[in-house]
Amino acid sequence: MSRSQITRGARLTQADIAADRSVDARLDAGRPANDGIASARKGSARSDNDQRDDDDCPILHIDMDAFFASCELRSRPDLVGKPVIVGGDGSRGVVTAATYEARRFGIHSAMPMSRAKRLCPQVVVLPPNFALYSEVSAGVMAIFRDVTPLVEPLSLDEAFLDVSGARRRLGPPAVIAEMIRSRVYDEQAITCSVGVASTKFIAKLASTRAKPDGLLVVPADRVVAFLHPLAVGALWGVGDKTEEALQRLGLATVGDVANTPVDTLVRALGQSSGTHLAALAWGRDPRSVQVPEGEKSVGAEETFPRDIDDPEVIRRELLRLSERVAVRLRRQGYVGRTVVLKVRFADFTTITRSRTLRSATDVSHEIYATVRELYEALGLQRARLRLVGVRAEGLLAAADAPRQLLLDEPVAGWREAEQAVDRATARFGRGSVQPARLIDSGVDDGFGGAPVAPRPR
Ligand code: TTP
Ligand code: MG
Ligand code: MG
Repeated sequence: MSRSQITRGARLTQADIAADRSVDARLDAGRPANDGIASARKGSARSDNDQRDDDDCPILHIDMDAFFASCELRSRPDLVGKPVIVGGDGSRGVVTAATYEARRFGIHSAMPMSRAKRLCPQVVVLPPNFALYSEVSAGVMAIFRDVTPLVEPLSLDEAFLDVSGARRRLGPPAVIAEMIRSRVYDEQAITCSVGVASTKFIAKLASTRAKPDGLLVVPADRVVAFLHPLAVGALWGVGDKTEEALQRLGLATVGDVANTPVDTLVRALGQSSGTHLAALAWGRDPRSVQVPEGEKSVGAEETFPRDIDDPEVIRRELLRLSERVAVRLRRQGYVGRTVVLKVRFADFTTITRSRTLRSATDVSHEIYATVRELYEALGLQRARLRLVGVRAEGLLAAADAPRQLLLDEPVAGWREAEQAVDRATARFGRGSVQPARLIDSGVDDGFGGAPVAPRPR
């Protein structure tokens, strides 16, 4: 079966996901038979009592397939399905990325290019274009952050997500994972693989197993069955030296390590490595998804089609962006303590101004009031602006924020009103209810006279 057939045949449509259809079939298709997981899922209790076996699996590990090469194939459809390498083509060049078709010839990352060409003389070699990969990466990460602010990027093409807070809005983790796979494919035209598990360690192993273009859920009660047959190299932190030490003890699989007394492991590897491996071998991994410092925020920004100097248009844009930020905060179950205004001038100089609120908010009215004060304080007169942005930082889970703070003056009533708008929007679509100021006023807003509000995000 060619890769494109796998891609097409495997992916669920949005309608399937919405109706939660055929996820189980897809999960089984995404993994090799005989690994102890597929049969476990078929026998799951879901149809009996509506329990899902991904209920205890809020951690997703997502990794793009053959990332650099897949980015290149977007503009080279003639090469889809062929062995393709991205890398330096000089005498000392090495393979940076290889399509799965190239991998069938034994080609892999870090291999000298000369050897790759010997293995597959017809292989097509493309030079790297890092600007392109950064751009696709930003698009993919934006999809992740649309699902949850709890995103821990590991490299350009992969991240951990904790989707605990997104379940009420988007459904069980496996459905969220399929939705992300569809969005990455629809919006960025590349495929990715997702592991869904109760810990980061297992989620990462699961995404690797699901590759390419697959999804694998490892329910908590299947972790040991999934993990123990794997070679010891699967354990995080096991490099060549540790592997040799384990081999000297006669330990080849993760199960062998799990069934060795911790004292023995500690004697061979030292206190910290010994106890660490003993825990991992039973699938115990306490690490939570870590959002990089400064990235835990929800923001929206807009580059004007041409530079704008009319304060009235800018205020209107700030109101709209405040709305967008508030809606995303509420959808994701967060409130923000700090409101940030970003302004980029026509000459690309960019400044930000921020204010920390007395109480955290997810109310657009309050975000706008703050951002508007920050904007007026700049005293810009008629400076020409290229972009404005609004961001909420210092996020707290709304459920953890003291309730009376949310109802604190002058917000009382606004939150409920905006929640009603959320419900109307969910039913009737975006733009069905909006502040009167966002309805086209005939002011030139730089968007060619089109009404401002109904533009899709
Ligand atoms: P990976 O995710 O490791 O690999 P991949 O996306 O090419 O393939 P897979 O389907 O197995 O995930 O790395 C992501 C990109 O990072 C890869 O496309 C090229 C780049 N990269 C390097 O620059 N140097 C390296 O040594 C490796 C492994 C990858
Ligand atoms: Mg990858
Ligand atoms: Mg990667």
